[in-house]
Amino acid sequence: MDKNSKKNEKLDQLKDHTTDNSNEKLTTNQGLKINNNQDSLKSGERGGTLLEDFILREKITHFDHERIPERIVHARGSGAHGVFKLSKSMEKYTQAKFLSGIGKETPVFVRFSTVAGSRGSTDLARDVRGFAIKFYTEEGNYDLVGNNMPVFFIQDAMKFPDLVHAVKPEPDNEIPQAASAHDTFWDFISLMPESMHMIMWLMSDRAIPRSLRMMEGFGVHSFRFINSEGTAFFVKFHLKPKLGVHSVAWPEAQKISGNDPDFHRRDLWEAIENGAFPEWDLGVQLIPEENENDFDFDLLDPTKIVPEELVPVEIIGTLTLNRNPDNFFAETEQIAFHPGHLVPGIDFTNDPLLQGRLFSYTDTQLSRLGSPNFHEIPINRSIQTVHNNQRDGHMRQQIVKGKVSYEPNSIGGGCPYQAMMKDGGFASYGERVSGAKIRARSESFVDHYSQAKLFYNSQSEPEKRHLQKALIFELTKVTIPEIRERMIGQLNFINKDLAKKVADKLGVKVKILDQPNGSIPADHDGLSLQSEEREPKQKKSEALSMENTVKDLIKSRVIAFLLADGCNADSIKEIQKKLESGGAVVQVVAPEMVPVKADDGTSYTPKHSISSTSSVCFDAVYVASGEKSSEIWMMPDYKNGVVDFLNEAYRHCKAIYFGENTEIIFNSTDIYQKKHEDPAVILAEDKKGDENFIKAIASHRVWDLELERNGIKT
Ligand code: HDD
Repeated sequence: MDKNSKKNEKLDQLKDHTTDNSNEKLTTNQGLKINNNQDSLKSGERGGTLLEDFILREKITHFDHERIPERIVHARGSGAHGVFKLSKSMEKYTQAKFLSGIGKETPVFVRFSTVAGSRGSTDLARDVRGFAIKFYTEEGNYDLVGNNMPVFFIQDAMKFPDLVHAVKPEPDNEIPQAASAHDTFWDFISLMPESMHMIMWLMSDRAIPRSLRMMEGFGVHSFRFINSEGTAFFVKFHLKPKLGVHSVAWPEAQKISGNDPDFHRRDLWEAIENGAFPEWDLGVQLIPEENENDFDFDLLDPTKIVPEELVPVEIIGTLTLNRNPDNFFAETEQIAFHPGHLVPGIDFTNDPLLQGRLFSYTDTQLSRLGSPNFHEIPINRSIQTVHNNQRDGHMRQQIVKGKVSYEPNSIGGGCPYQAMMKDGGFASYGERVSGAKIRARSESFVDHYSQAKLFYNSQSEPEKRHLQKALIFELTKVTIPEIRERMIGQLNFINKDLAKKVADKLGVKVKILDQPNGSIPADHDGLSLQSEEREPKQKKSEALSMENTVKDLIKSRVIAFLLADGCNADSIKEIQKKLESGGAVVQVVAPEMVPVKADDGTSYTPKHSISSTSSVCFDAVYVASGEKSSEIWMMPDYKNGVVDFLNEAYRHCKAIYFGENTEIIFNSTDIYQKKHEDPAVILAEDKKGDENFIKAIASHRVWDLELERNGIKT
């Protein structure tokens, strides 16, 4: 727990519901001490088990009912406790108390997730990541249920079940798990031009983060802030990771999925256990109501961003995760978020996607958690005592005194009574609305390509390359040629070069679609509004490229130290000290899981053996100095392992540092062939080797040299 943090009311509340089994005797659920947990009660040593055995029955019955339905989306997730500390009062814009008063601290629980996969699926799937925050405020729970991408696939909640059915495993054979690379997803997407902006994000490396701690978060929709005078502002929420936004490459993601499917979960857990608390700046883009129509897109359209060049992000506080849950199921699994959990001073807009969400989240908890009393589960409880006349239901826990469960009443003195607004009573924003009841899309929503273009234009060359490759990978898995062709037609509306590059690799001709909705007739009900190709007003936005992110920290980066008997202890100690003082984590990889004896007798306990890990699980590699140790690495049992390890790190643009007398290893790798300048391959003769290694790790990867490192450009 962060020592600088003040009292955390949520953690105090959870203590009352937390059990510690140390030094305790085993009991039944009724508290009866058990004296034999090995054998059931039988009619004689070799006789049948007796129905009377209430201890066996209780144990097995509870076990039989341990599972609950997983979340219909976002089933795979990891969570942590933390605190939000306000650095800038938002009092001018909102009455929300947790956003007013500098230095104010609010306990939070955050859950990150992938969307498509099941609870047990791999962390490194190409997918959107959920980023849901529950603020336990003095005015009740406020939930910000966002993603790591600032836009969404669809504009109206009416299409959500279709989208999810399309991306989930196909219903006949339940294939594929946690992947969008299949027919039904691309069939749907190719017919939904409104998803094109989101598809650019999903095909970018944002969809395969290096760490949950290194991704941005967005509230996606425009929400409203309302101040004490009743003046409203549109607000967009942003979370910017202090460690910067970094990703892995797709071939790595695939390999990590086999090597460590819990890669993100483990990384989050270990960082918090090691005291490297993940942090994000919370920022807001504020737009006065009267400026609503200043943009060439609709603020209510969730497929659009507000470029930061038009409305800068104001940083208002820091979110820090500083404590792992005690129990995954009780906390991370049972937490229930809802975009409709509001506090006074924050309200919705008419974004039709948000409006639909307001129904879905309570509804889904009823089947997932099984009762309308899910708010009483400890992790979901508000730190404010709940007072109302809702009663009973499955698993009710609160004991509410008295005869009265209705309002108005005189028997209970009128209590609990309504709160005036000045006493914190919530009142919805009095937005003026008029219009005929209509089931249609607003024309102001019909521009599906300009921001997709803006995103693509804003990417660096390596980012564009990765995006093209992602599309090629995904569309290669599509088995129906018409879907591929239609998708290429869509890409052609975004960028001709992109469409051509993908088409060439798929052996498809770029077909010009008569109409963006593909094969669906233009006058088909509900699809009559067709987006035309439209250029974005602004050509590029810096914030959209990961190239412009934080690149001067090595905190919590994991460095593989390749050590074998006889390696030089002095140089290891020196670089290890420098790395650890910057917050990096050193992990020893040895030929076997046998302690390594360095030249001065120091013993290093390996965390991995070369055959049990892979360089995709590390940020950088250090090959320790030593002639004898290098010879060991070159023995037939280890040579392939170590050479693959280094070649792969090289291909994935990582920092690699070769110590003295490691030439026989270096000469066996592809790195030996390199003819270009490469700041992230550091050799022993470099006098500033340690410093250059640290600099290269901080800059994450040399993506600019990817073609050279892969022998494509020499
Ligand atoms: Fe959703 C879960 C984020 C649109 C219906 N959603 C869920 C979670 C996140 C999001 C992060 C996981 C929360 C957790 O960790 O427990 N969802 C979003 C974002 C959206 C979005 C950023 C668009 C901007 N969602 C959306 C729509 C609907 C839903 C349009 C339905 C109309 N979402 C759900 C759900 C889930 C859910 C079915 C599944 C589990 C849960 O709610 O608690 O109700």
